Amino acid sequence: MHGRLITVEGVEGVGKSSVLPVIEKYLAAQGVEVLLTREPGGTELGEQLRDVLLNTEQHILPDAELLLMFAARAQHIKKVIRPALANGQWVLCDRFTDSSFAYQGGGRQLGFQRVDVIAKWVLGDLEPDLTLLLDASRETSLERTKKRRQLDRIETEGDEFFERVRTAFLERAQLGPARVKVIDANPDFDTVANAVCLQLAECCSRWLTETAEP
Ligand code: Z5A
Repeated sequence: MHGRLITVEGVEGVGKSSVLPVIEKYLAAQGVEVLLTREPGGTELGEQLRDVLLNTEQHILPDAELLLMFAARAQHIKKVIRPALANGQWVLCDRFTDSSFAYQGGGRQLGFQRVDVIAKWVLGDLEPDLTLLLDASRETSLERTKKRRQLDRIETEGDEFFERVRTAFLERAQLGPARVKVIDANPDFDTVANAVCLQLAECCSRWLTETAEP
């Protein structure tokens, strides 16, 4: 039996980290323990690359940023994600390849085509089974990030960058509506958490039945 890959995406501060425990809890109640991981990161090398990508004071060129994201991802897929899926485990990943399409393809204006070339190389036939895209207005996500610590290198970008990122995420959803489910993340937390659980119920019930079958 093959596991499932669920990814959570969206612009910074939209509430991804906050809904991860909700997803874990929902699936645990259905008898599924998930492996929680994140990108960039998820392996020792990936976490080191994350540090470079987010915390360096150097200017990283868009192409270099894209390649570093995929270097971390290549390691993550080979060392963590594929082995877990092959073992029948469900993987819950905080950001994945759609973030590269949105941030590097959209935000950095490298375009989807260039990201797609490297995505095909690194992912092969791997694709998330379900992607929950949390979508909120720039005002909402900005308001939420204000509550936080220091901003990382990418978070210091301006409104136009984040509008391009958001638009690119929504384009990804339009290109793959069966996989990418858009959740309105503007309302209060309980409302968003309920919408996430409804989406999980709709998408995962068939997989859960398959998992339960002898
Ligand atoms: N990146 C990239 O460029 N290319 C790639 O391929 C990949 C990533 C994989 C790291 O991501 C950066 O890497 C990211 C994209 C780039 N940079 N940016 N910008 P990250 O996931 O580690 O960082 P992040 O997106 O900034 O995530 P975050 O800071 O953890 O935000 P979040 O998880 O979406 O939000 P949150 O922490 O759950 O919530 C923020 C606050 O709002 C918090 O106080 C919550 O309590 C509150 N909150 C959450 N939901 C609600 C609702 N519904 N109502 C009210 N308040 C709420």
